[in-house]
Amino acid sequence: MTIEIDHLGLSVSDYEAAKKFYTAALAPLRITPIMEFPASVTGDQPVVGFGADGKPFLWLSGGGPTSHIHLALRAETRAQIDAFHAAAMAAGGKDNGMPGVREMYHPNYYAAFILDADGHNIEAVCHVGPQAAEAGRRAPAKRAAAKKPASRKPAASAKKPAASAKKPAAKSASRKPAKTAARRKPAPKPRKGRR
Ligand SMILES: N[C@@H](CCC(=O)N[C@@H](CS)C(=O)NCC(=O)O)C(=O)O
Repeated sequence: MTIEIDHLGLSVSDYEAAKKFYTAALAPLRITPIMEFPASVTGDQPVVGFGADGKPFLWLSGGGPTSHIHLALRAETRAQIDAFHAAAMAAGGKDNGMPGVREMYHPNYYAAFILDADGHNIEAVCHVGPQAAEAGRRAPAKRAAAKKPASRKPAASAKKPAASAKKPAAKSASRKPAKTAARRKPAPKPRKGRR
């Protein structure tokens, strides 16, 4: 049986600031704002849906904060984890765990943790080893070639998040966020009351 979470909503105390923070922090994971609806449409709080491939799965709304949540977002490469941590820190996040392997979960659990302005614990995690992840990052269109046992060097060490983080972060940051015009049906029903 496969169980998947379709989307998650998180209310925040400062909607505009949170939108800016999450836009910056999630860009390295290729997660961008996809839809946004003002209070005049929802009838309650403004909402913005972040996601990828046209599908929002993380909704931020005003009127919060939601009490503590821990959200882990999966990334394909370790470099993305480094870039996420650097971007989130640059956007005002608080470090809650530097990029690195957490063997307590499993040997290739490479993650970084950030606290947002409301104290939510936002994690980016990559579950594949350094060679596989690095191969995917360097040659996404030629995965077959990456399978050669080859003389590939391991991915950049977790000890150097800043150096390896800068390149992809800057690249991603230069990508324009998707337009916020609705490309699908509005997802969540407007909430009536605050928590
Ligand atoms: N500072 C720790 C953070 C570890 C962490 O937050 N782990 C998650 C599970 S993957 C957790 O315990 N979350 C619970 C919570 O944030 O409430 C680290 O760098 O490893």
